[in-house]
Amino acid sequence: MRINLIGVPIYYGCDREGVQYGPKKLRENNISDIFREAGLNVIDLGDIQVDKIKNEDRFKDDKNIKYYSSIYKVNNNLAQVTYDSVKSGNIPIILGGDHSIALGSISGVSRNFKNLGVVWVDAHGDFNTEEISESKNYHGMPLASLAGFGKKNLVDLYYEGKKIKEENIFHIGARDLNIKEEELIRSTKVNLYDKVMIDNKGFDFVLEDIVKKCIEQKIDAIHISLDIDFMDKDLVPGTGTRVEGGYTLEDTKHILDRIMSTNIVKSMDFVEFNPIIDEENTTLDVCIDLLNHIALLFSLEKRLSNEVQC
Ligand code: EXY
Ligand code: MN
Ligand code: MN
Ligand code: MN
Repeated sequence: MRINLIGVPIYYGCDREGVQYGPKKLRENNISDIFREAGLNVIDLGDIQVDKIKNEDRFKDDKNIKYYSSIYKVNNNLAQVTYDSVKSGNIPIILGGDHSIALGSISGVSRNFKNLGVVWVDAHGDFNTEEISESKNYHGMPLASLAGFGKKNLVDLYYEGKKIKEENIFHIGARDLNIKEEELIRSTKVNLYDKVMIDNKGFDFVLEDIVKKCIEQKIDAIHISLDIDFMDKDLVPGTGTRVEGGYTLEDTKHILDRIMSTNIVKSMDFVEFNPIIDEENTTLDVCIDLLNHIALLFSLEKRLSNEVQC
């Protein structure tokens, strides 16, 4: 098992600059060594190429078409790179960049498995379509596109048709849904574990429900899409769409521990880290702590699978 790091320095899915510096900041803080020191082989595949578009060009035409075409191209390329990574038995960890990149990463990974499950950890639904979105920001849309809703050529990105079955989507942490977005997501079979449910029933209830369903539905691989704004805005000020009432670092590790204990987590997104609006590197420290934990979990999985093999 080998970790592939893939940087996607893009911010065109959101309405503020900064997340495009996420991959660089994490590399400057030795993200490769974090995984290596956990005993894992690591190949950093570098960054997906992102066209430079001047901000003033963004709204020259309606619905920021210029940004859209770059998001489409970047995600199409990302899909091929993540597919190649999982096909060769590696574990791609995709570093954002805004959350629109999950469209490409999950499109690529889904091509390699028969019944992929997605655990989406996020304060937001990311289940808008261009039609119902209030902001028209594409980082608020990727999960809807992956489930087959919205702009046809986003749904058909990389290969035709939806990438993930609704019942194979497990969304944890929503606490800021738009009205039409919530209507849409609740009209589907998506498993939505929002703040109300978590605060009433607790994480263990949520996590056991997810693991039970993964087994019942014979899910053969899980992709975790981790948006750091899941955590509380005071803990991670360095993210573009902060929402209060968020969760702790321990809560996030708790989720990762249980989902990765299934031993079928084969890929992961780590998105929405904005180093230029971080305060005293608070968010950077949390990200590094979390990435150390993720590395530990993958190395545990490696040791377990080796034990099973021998
Ligand atoms: N739902 C809002 C919108 O669509 O604009 C906010 C989306 C924020 C998306 C961030 C990545 O999670
Ligand atoms: Mn998100
Ligand atoms: Mn979010
Ligand atoms: Mn527990």
